[in-house]
Amino acid sequence: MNVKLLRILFFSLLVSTSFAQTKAPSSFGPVPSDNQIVWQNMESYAFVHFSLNTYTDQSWGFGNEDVKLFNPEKADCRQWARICKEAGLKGIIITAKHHCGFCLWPSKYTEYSVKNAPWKNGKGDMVREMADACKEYGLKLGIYLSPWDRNCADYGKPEYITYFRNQLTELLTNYGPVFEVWFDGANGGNGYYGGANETRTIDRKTYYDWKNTYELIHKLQPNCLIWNDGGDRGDLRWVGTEAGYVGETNWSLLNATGEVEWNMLHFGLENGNAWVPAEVNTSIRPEWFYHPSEDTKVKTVPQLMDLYYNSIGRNGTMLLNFPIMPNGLIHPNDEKAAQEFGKAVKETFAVNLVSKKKANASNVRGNAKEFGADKAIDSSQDTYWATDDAVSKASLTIDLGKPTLFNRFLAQEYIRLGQRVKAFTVEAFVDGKWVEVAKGTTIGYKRILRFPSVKATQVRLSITDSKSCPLISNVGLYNAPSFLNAPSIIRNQSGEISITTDDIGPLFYYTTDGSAPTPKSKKYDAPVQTEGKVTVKAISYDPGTGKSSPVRTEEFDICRKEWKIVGINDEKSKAILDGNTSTAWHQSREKKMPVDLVIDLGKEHNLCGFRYFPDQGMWGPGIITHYQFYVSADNIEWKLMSEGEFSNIKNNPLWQIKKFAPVKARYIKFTALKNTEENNTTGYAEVDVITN
Ligand code: FUL
Repeated sequence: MNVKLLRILFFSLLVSTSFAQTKAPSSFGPVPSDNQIVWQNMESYAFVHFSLNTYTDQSWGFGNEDVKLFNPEKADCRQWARICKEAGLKGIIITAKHHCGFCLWPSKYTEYSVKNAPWKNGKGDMVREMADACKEYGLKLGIYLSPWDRNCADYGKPEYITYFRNQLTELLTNYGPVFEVWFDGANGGNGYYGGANETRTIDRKTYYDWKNTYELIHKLQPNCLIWNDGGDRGDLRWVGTEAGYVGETNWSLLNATGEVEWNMLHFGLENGNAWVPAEVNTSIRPEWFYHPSEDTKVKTVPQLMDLYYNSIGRNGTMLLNFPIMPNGLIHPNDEKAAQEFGKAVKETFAVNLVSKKKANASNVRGNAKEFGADKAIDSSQDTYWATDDAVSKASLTIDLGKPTLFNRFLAQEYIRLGQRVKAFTVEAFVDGKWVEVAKGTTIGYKRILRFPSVKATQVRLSITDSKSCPLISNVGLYNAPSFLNAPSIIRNQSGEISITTDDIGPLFYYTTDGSAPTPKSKKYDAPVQTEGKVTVKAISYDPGTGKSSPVRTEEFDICRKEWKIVGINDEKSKAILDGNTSTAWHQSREKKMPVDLVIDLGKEHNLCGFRYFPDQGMWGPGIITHYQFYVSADNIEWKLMSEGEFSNIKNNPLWQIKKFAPVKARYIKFTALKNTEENNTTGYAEVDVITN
């Protein structure tokens, strides 16, 4: 045997033994489909909410709103797409039909659509314009089609399912590829229903026959993902809140069948038998549709960054909504916030401090190169550091070469083979010692941890528990710029304004004349007494960096100093008037609905509306959904000024604002008719009036 042959033999033996040792790990538990992988990689995308309610200042239309209201004279889907692109979002889901039933496209199957609106003389098609704009800006298109239709005469009958599928077929056939369909589960029961004006209850589990609808979707758009919180399990899950966060522990798993409790939505199910990842949906303003009263309530960059960390940074995707104004555009305040947010994300993650550094691991699968520690810092999602099968605890150390400042840690699992990690820690090597800087539970597609800046020469990720051998595809280390949060402004019952923040150490500056505060405005040192209506604008300011926070604006109506809650002998009831939205009071559970809350305003005022803020607590908050509001001059004779529903208050428990024709009165009576839990608990965080 010649030397050459010997060499070849030896080499092939080596390759085959190392090959045997380095068999790729098998998948563990449920794994994502290719469509789910593509979707998860999008990370963030937008919603746009636009319908007839945009013109009636409502959150949910009743279904009888006049189509003639729809005339967005400046409508420009390209503006929406440009803003989303600038915010770094990868797609847009448009409310083709919201609960009121009005269609933004000229559906063949109803008259309640753009084809009968004055916009473009009935020749407009907003879904088409959205699809074209998405294409132009390289964004994907998604469709929100509300299953609940308060306009359709057939809603509640079997015929409606055909109608729904016909509409879905139009939308999934005529507008190119659709990446996601969104089927909201909301159903308040009552509606216009072609003039019937009645309550129609359906069995959410059986009425829509989702199985066949899903088949239709798969046939028409094989790459489209299904979001559905109302019926059969879709491809994605809601996270149980519209406030913009998913659980810190977040498994991309659920059971394919059976009831889904709130906990499962929020945290996933560690041992679930289906891959159903989380989508975090929230609005850039408190509500989903445009309301002029929210122009100063647009989320600020620090709030949007929190949203980013609490969604994408917790193994979810981020679905950020933009309400469209009646003129058909996104408001400049929302535009500015979105652009600044896009810039902030880019800046934060511009430099990964571990790239091109050296990584070592306590265990490498078969000691093989292809599963080495460096695969976790090569910025490729297709390669990963893996350990031997029997290992569930392992660490990865990265030598940063020199003292390096950082405050964010990012990790990604190779989810194609399942989600595995149950617990991990992050340590920094500072002054010759390892110090723990952060720890977490699940990782999944992506996990980002925030902690105070630390300067270290090495960083260590230790997987302390894993369902199967951990597979880490990426690790990142960043030094994120800091942002000051806008401060909170509260006015208590006696009219004192307090300005506070959770940030440590900033100064506050404020104005009460409507002008924008700067570090040259009045400095806030102690609570400030105010009387009557007042608009307070405030900033936090860090004299060390010279940086200011975004502006917080609060508009206060008449002072509540002279108000008294009538007939209630419970000191705690003052929580309703203390200006603090995190304190609440509940009426006695003995009281059966309807339950009244009577307030003496101390003297006559010219009223034109009222506001209600529900208890934000998790347990038995007694959130009122149906109400009546009365006024009186003498607490004897009452006049009904407003009645109806607080739409979507269960999922989005915000300030509820109801306006009515101006009336002079000294007493108000807020009557609760029904709550979200259909029991007799009635809770209030705040009740206020709107004066003329
Ligand atoms: C909710 C709906 O009822 C809201 O109006 C909004 O569309 C939101 C995205 O989903 O549950």
